Amino acid sequence: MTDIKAALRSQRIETPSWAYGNSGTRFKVFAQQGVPRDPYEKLADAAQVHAYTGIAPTVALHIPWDKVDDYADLARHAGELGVRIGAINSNVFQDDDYKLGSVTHPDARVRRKATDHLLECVDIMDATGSDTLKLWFSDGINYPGQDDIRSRQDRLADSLAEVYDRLGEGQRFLLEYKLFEPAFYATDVPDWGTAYAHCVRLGPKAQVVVDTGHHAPGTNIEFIVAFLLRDGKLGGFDFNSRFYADDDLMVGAADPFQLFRIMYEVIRGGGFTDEVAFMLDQCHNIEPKIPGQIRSVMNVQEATAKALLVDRDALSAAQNEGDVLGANAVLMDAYNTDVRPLLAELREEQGLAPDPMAAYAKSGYFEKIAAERVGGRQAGWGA
Ligand code: PSV
Ligand code: MN
Ligand code: MN
Repeated sequence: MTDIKAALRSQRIETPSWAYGNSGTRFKVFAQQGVPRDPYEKLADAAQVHAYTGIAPTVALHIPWDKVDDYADLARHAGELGVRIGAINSNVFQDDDYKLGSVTHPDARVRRKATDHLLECVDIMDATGSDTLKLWFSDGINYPGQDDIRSRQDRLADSLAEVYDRLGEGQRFLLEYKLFEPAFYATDVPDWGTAYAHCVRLGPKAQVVVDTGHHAPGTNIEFIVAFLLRDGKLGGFDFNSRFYADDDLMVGAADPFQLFRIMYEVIRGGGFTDEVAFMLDQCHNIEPKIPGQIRSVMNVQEATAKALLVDRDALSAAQNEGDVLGANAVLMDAYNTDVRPLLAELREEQGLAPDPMAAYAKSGYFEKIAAERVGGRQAGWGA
């Protein structure tokens, strides 16, 4: 139990700046009270999540949603709040220029613009001390014949190589894949295999990020995790949960068992380290945002605790004996353990409240921001 607690104390989960702003579906964005008006206030909200969970010390930025004049100053502000800047997320999907793609666009001018944005994101990493660039491309085509699939791969490879060469010491990029949306016929980075192949060709500073909402239904995500980790190519996660497509709901809400299975493969594969970034990529469209993030961090923590509880010796023994039911029982015993008392105890040992949700609700922070912040911004598109 001492080892499990030590491992849990070392856990780090990154929250995304865009989770704190107003969000919705393409049908409606529901405004909430007290949402941040600028990136500085987003960091203040993220600092609350860290204050009550103790394991969310970094915040991902999305550029240009979090554009500021002085990124070093933003990083300083984060430090004063007790958090740090995490991954820098690029955005080559919201300009009119990107209608037919960004780095894979048939027009060299658009490709240049997109790559320049990615390079600018590396400048922002330098200014903020971030070590991770996250690349997601909405690039793809809607109709057979619309563009040449293979040429688009060549253009993608050229841009990635340029960005890779710009990375400094201790910096890396994570390439994110997504099956479909916004493109509906052929996405240029649709799956982990495509992302992996590009990253392998580039070298050790290029790794794959697994967004748990970006697969076909029924995909065995923990298999992908095991495979990438074995090859040193798992750079991190964008955690969220989904019932249908890229729903961006709270991680662990739709399928806590899947989250447990993923965390088990992470631990088994030696990925429970700072080398793998455990990030949330979610929107809280109808629930309050800070508590939504606190709940999500707790859900990851619970899945991790259960995965740490797996008796690996007993599991190996059963596996080696071909004891199908015995092996499965070892895993299920861990999953079916109620780890909430253990986590409450751990928090108290660290000087935190045992129930982060209740402690935040009692703190008065929401009432304060609701009164102070008038005209909060929409996450992303309104930024
Ligand atoms: C795309 O669906 C994605 O998962 C990427 O990570 C984006 O950067 C993020 O969502 C925010 O829209
Ligand atoms: Mn994502
Ligand atoms: Mn997504």
